[in-house]
Amino acid sequence: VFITRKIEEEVIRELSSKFRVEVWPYEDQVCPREELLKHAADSHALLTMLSDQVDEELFEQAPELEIVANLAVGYDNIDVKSAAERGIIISNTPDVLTDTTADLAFSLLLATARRIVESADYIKQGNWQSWSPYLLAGSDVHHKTIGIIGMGEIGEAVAKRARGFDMNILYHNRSRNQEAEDKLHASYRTLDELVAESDFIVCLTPLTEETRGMIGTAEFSRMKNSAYLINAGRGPVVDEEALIQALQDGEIAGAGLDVFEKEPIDVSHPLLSMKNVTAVPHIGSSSVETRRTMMELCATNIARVLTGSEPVTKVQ
Ligand code: 8YV
Repeated sequence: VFITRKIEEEVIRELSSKFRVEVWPYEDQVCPREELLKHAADSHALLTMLSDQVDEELFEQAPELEIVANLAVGYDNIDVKSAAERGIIISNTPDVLTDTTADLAFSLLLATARRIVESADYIKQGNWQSWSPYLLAGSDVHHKTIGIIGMGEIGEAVAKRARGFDMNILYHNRSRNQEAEDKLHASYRTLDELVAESDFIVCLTPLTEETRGMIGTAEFSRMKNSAYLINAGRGPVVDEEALIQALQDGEIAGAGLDVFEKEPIDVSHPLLSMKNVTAVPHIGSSSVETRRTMMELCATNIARVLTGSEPVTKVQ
């Protein structure tokens, strides 16, 4: 088993009690491509991160590979089709990160609307000289309309949180989600309708060829000038050039972003210098509890596959 990042000691120990385990020993450094390929060559299992490209080239050099357990619910870093052709199992970590990711998406929404980061900077920099009625005035969240793009499990969890804020809930999805309509009172809209009617547009769709660039110039031009875009799904779903333009032209009021077209984003990127942008470094599922549970789930999937059982959470 090769693990492409230093993860929880106990999870490594547990796997090591059954298999020969090697670990790329850094928590904050991507395992270089050559290392990954070298280890893949004699591995039966890989425990990978989103930052690892798992593709045809890798599979070709890994004749014994049986499973790739990705530490994420998303798997756009993996060539799933090519894995299927070779009978390699791909597993992910759905369910266990749903609430944590929804908490972060909703935090971004609140922080952006109420200008929390800007206000925190303001006070820390000693700018608070006097009280004024419009000091750092933001936008209300309660009773507003939220439009959720991607009504899967995380979308539903965001909708639950929105209900606590008495929000009107709209959603757009590949297919209708009857449960969200019945239980969460979410109303289906086409993408055009959703972007035009929402005060907060929350993007949670996975990255596929269909969703790449789904929110672009045309969508921004339909949004209210007072609208906020929140992206906690995948960066390339939003056309970043179009987003920058929309923010500069006042076509929308602000954005809360956990994900970016290119990660890590360059510090000189224009989005990072905009006051009305709240940006965080892809921490959607990053709570101590959830990350540990995700790691355990990856280890369980690996152990099951290597001992001839089905993984608990299989992509295909
Ligand atoms: C990842 C994510 O866990 O699960 C996903 O798809 O985007 C995050 O929760 C994180 O990027 C580490 O791989």
